[in-house]
Amino acid sequence: MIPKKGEGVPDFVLLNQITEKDFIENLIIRHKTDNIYTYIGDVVISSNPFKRMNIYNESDIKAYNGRYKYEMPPHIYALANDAYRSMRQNQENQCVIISGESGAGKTEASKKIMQFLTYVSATKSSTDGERISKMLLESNPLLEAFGNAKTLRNDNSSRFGKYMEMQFNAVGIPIGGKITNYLLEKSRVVGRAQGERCFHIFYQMLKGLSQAKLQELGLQASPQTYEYLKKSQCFDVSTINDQNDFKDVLKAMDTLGLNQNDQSSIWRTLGAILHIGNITFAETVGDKVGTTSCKVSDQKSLAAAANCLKCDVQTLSIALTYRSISTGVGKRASVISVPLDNAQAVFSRDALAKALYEKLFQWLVTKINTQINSAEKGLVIGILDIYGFEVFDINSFEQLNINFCNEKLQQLFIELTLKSEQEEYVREGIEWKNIDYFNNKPICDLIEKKPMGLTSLLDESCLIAKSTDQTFLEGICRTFEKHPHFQSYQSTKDRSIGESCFRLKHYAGDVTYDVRGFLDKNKDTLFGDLIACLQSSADPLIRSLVPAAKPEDSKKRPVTAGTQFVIAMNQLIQTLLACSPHYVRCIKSNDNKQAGVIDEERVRHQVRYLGLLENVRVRRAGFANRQTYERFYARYKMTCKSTWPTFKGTAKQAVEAILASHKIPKEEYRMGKTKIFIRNPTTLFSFEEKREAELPRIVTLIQKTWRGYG
Ligand code: AOV
Ligand code: MG
Repeated sequence: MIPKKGEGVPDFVLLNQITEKDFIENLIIRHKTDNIYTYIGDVVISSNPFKRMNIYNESDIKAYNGRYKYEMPPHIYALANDAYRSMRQNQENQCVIISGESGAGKTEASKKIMQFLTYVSATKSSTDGERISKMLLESNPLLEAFGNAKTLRNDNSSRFGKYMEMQFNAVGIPIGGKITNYLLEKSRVVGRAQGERCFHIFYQMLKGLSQAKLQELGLQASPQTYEYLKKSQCFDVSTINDQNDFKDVLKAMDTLGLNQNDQSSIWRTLGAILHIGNITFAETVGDKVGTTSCKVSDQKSLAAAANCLKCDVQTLSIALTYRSISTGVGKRASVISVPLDNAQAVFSRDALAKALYEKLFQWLVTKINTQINSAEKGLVIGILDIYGFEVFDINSFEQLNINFCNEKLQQLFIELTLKSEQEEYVREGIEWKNIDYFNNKPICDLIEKKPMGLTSLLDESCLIAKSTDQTFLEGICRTFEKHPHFQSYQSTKDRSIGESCFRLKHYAGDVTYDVRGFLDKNKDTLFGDLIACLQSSADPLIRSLVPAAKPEDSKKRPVTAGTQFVIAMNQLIQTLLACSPHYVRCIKSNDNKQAGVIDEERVRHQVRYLGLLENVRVRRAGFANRQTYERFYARYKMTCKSTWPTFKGTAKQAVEAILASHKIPKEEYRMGKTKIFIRNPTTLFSFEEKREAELPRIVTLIQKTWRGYG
């Protein structure tokens, strides 16, 4: 990892001065010279090149396999290799936390890490290990097809969070895996911003299924036929080949054990969603004064949807236009059927489409898990790839959750980088002075704290019958009037915050959220009539999407979507805390997805909010490299007369002798209890250089010795 001239420093701690200017200059030089990876100690900073890099070949994997980080130029493979080695050496679970805003390169990074791990573990593994590796890799195209979509920020944006745990046995052979998924942005099924797309799979399916299959499902190949797809006026994406991707999906389905019946049911469900979106309603005058009802006006789409769902047309029609309500108790209990008006019917139609898709996605994850899960827990390397921080013109409940998730991970990063660093110094008896960070905990608390956080207040509104999105907004504006991270029009008189909006000052920037739809999205109810309709399906997979409710469930208050997400995020943090962490921090080089362009202002903003400068300072105030005395001695003993070929004494004494012989100044290192701490990576490079200079002499010596034996 000896720095090359004109390519900047490979580790930001090597900068002469730690100023924002120097930091950004280095990042820009690195990016322009195609060095997309740079370290801050153990953390990998990755800047998105937006072009294919010739650094992910088999030969590159081999070059990094088994090597130490400082022996090679920075690379995501070096981090993957570190995780794999630490797991085996220390018999400890590892996790890789990848963060960065939307389009910064998290998903790509996660795939590179999986590619490295499956490759290096498969070379030593059994055929079973290879089979598992293949399944783990194939889960990517499958889940991306169903869980990713083109947004204005990223052509392949992850619309769900994913934590993939790769399981290995004690010697590092893959034995299985487990995927945990987080809140899918299901509202995308029925609508999205102009210029964005629905989930990839819809376009892939229409382009990829045979004519006969499309006909069977009553589908037209053109996505323009479908209201749900037509809405956002974006069908093709220049960087995406839907037809080819569909072939990959089919291959992945085969590898992951989804048989023809499963596949057929999946196309049925997706087909049904498209037809459902085309169903329109016409208002009819009610029997009683003041009531309105409606009926399906598009019988063809209704019939096509029912055909795909394998359920009765009439049942579906009634489920879409009426709602059963239980009245009375005991002997007086009865169920009445209340007609829905046009708007209500549209709402329940969309709720059905969203629920079908979300449940299908969950089914898919569960199915993959049953295929890859190992009964033996083994050792784990978890890779976290979530949806990045995002700001759109209109931000809703989904963005609030996504951005909250990013806040939680930033908090974890702050705690862990400081905590682990500090703990190690204390453990090894090294002196340590604290360095301040911007702490984003107040924003996390604002959202999740009970009983007065945003999520709790939203839940409360959902319980009160007469609450509306607007009364919820009024409530939070009162509660957080003085909160430094909360703003509303009332508190600021800032016209850029609309009447139905509030603004949060997130660590990564200000986001204005529009509360319209918050209550419904949080309640996330699917009317019983629609559930019953799906349960009457003749397709076993579709039936299984909506299992019958257990009697005890009816007594419990359903957990809202917002609260579920907060709980899931906190569970995730606990899981991550139980592992040794590795960090990748992705930087989006520009907003136009352009190769060879790095926008200084955009980069500055990210460097600031990611706290990268503080990260370097902590690292610099500390020590860039640490290793056990045994390892240091074994690697560099040939550079010192008194330790080569052998040394009588402890490894610690040997290391002292090596340092003394090279006259390394005292301030450059500290001797801990079990490890040597080296302040500056250049010191380590100098040892590497000396070692390399000695190697030919040693090789000759060994050859001579062998000849002597001969
Ligand atoms: P994200 O995961 O961070 O966004 P992606 O990993 O999907 O971002 O990256 C966005 C796009 O940037 C990719 O589709 C590639 O075109 C390009 N890209 C990223 N990393 C690399 C790389 N190492 N080499 C070449 N191209 C790259 V989001 O999921 O929207 O938060 O929610
Ligand atoms: Mg992604």
